[in-house]
Amino acid sequence: APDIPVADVKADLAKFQSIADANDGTRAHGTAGYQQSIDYVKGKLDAAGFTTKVQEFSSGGAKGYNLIADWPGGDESKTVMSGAHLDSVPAGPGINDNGSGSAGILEVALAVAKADLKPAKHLRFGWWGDEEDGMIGSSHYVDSLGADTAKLDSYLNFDMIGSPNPGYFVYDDDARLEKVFKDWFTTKNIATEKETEGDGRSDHAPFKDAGVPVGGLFSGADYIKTDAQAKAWGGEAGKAFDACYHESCDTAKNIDDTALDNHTDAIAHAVWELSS
Ligand code: DTR
Ligand code: CA
Ligand code: ZN
Ligand code: ZN
Ligand code: ZN
Repeated sequence: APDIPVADVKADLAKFQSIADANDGTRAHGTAGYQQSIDYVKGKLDAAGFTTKVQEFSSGGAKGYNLIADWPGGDESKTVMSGAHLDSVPAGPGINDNGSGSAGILEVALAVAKADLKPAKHLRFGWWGDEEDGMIGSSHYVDSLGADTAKLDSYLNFDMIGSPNPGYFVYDDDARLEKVFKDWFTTKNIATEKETEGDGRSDHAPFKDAGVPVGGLFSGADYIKTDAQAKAWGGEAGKAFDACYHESCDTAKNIDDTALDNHTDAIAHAVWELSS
């Protein structure tokens, strides 16, 4: 898989920040900031040759939107899907939670197009609406698939991958998917831990409940980094992985570039490997 330039991911985060700045400081479900985030991601994918679709749903009296992007080709009965929620909390711009995951998979998708990848399995990417109210958008999408969930070989979830005091947590829900990520981090001499904090709390949950193998990565939220973790990963023991989680300070400054870079490159590796 190609190395994803972290500068490209950071440019997307800067765009999400400017969208929030122009819209009352938020990109939450039901706001103009969310709509403009969808428009930005969709525009880049359309220009790169993806087949995109905006899926509407209702939540809390407002319209919500999922963005689904398919890379033409590959065996659709074995679809490898990557996803990230694009909405923030109302309190802030949501750059780490979850601009980071949204930008990470966007740049991996654009790298697929740049390489004109011809994978054996079909590639799909999803940006979810209204995760913050309880995985509303991703649940709507899974419901809309019905029996077609059987065509999903795997669903990879990326929700917070650039935490300023970062950790490296790998979803432990499916051994095959967990191994793909763990092996990549091992080649980079980066220790990883099993992700357990997020079980049932992000967009992989509806897919897992539907029997789809799920995996993913997480760099930490409001839990506190231990001495042992600081020894392994750097950063500050006794401090939260992301002290601005769900706060207005979750801005473009609330990102560790190395963590964002490592996670995005790990995503590229997994997408290339799992679709080959
Ligand atoms: N990002 C949080 C959900 C969340 C909290 N802990 C984890 C761990 C792994 C994945 C997701 C999460 C939110 O959107 O509220
Ligand atoms: Ca990189
Ligand atoms: Zn999140
Ligand atoms: Zn959140
Ligand atoms: Zn888990």
